[in-house]
Amino acid sequence: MQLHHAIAERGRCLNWSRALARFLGVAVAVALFYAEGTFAQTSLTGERPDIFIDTDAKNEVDDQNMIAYCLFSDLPIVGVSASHWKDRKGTEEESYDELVKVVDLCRRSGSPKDPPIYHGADRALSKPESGNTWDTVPIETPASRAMMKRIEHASKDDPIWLAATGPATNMASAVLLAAKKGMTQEQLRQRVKLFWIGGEGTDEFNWSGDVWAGVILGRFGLDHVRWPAYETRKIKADLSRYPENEVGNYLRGITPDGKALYDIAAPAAFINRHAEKGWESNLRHFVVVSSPDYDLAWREEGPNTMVRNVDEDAMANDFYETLHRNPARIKTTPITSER
Ligand SMILES: [Ca+2]
Repeated sequence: MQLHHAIAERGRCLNWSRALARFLGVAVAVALFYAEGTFAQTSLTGERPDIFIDTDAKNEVDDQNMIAYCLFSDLPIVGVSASHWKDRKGTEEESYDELVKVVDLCRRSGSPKDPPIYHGADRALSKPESGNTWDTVPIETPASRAMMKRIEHASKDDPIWLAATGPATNMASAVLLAAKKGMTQEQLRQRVKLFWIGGEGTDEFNWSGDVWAGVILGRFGLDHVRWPAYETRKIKADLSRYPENEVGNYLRGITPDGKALYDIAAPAAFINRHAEKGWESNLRHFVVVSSPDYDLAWREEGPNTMVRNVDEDAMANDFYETLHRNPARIKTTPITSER
């Protein structure tokens, strides 16, 4: 079944003065948010990133393209996991089977990467009665446990990036599991960073697949980078550019020409940051201000980053170059410039 990203009209049309007005109107919600802590600004660039990719792989063909991009890239992919998708119309099992298939096709086409593959959640998180982020009960799966182990073994100098191209259930569960094992917010902040192809409104496709997970991502107070679908949709497929190998033939067979390749923005974002490509611009720092009924507003400051413009042609070009075994080289020394 092919489903398509429903891009939030509210998110697209949001202007910051209106967001601020809404912010001022939800004093109770603000109190809830700040009761959970305010957060220092930290660098979003740095060392070579260890990346754990979570995907609703069978939802839409941009996920399979994204997986191939990861597998042929120079990025350190330490694990991949499967997710349900919107309102359980798509099952985790379907995503897992597709993930196994595409990783195998990449291997048979010459990818040297063989990341462990994990089953993830088959449902969304439930909002706790208290409405408090840290009261949320995580969904324990092989995926969330593996991510949690990565968090436990990470450090300030060697953090783990959790990156999701579907609902945020698995990575949110991993952060909650680590917290329940006694890790403090400061320890979490040093060890784990979050990347999400997610929107500005809860009716965006990935966000609507697990509304509460998307809300608490912004409340964790961790480095959190969000690329909304209305930007990443500009990256288009070109069927003439896939390689003549097993995975290239598979992707060419399932991908409509000109299809929006939303999710390849996940590896592209890391390549951009660690190969100094300059593909993203107009970055906004924001915090999520959320009332208990999910009415959301955005305020333009905080530890989270929303990317509001991308160089779609450069990203598509790097994607196809990478599939042709010419990946951008990832730097192993820190990039010191602030964005
Ligand atoms: Ca996806």
